[in-house]
Amino acid sequence: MALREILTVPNPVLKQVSTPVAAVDDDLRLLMDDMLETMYAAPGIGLAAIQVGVPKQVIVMDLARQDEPPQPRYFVNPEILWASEETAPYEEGCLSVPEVYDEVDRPARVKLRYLDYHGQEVVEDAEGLFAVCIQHEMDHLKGVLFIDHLSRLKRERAVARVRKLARTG
Ligand code: K1U
Ligand code: ZN
Repeated sequence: MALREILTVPNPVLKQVSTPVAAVDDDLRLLMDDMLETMYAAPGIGLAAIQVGVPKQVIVMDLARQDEPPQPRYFVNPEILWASEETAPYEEGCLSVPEVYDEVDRPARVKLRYLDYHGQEVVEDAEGLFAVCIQHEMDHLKGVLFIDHLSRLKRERAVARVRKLARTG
């Protein structure tokens, strides 16, 4: 396994639309292993492949609390089959927009279909942080960042802050 570099705004690669994966094979599992290690090291609770420069529809996630054993999860070619009309706000962050947090409203519950680490199809309901995180990560697959849900002023301030952070460390 290897750590990969996490791209940050305003890198244009983050705006790319990711393409579906043809097969869940050993090469893809290697990518997912690297992504999980990179996410744990950051640290974060989710990561989309485009954040490490790979435009494939792949997401990793672990929502276990610190006092729980790790619960790594893998989502290949995820689709939202249904989303609730009810929305819920959550203060989101993003490893590609470091040190910026702001509230985003998203559907409170979604039904998902995806392929798991072994290529098995899974249909699952998500709510709470799982619903927030999977929608945030699926936005990455469309080239959308959580700051794209904010006002233009907030978005421009966020990008300026990350640029400054990159300069000053
Ligand atoms: O960059 C990403 O997509 C990962 C992002 C996921 C996410 C967080 C919150 C709401 C929606 C999506 C993060 O992991 S940001 C870091 C973070 O939330 C965290 C880091 C350490 C411990 C607990 C949380
Ligand atoms: Zn993100």
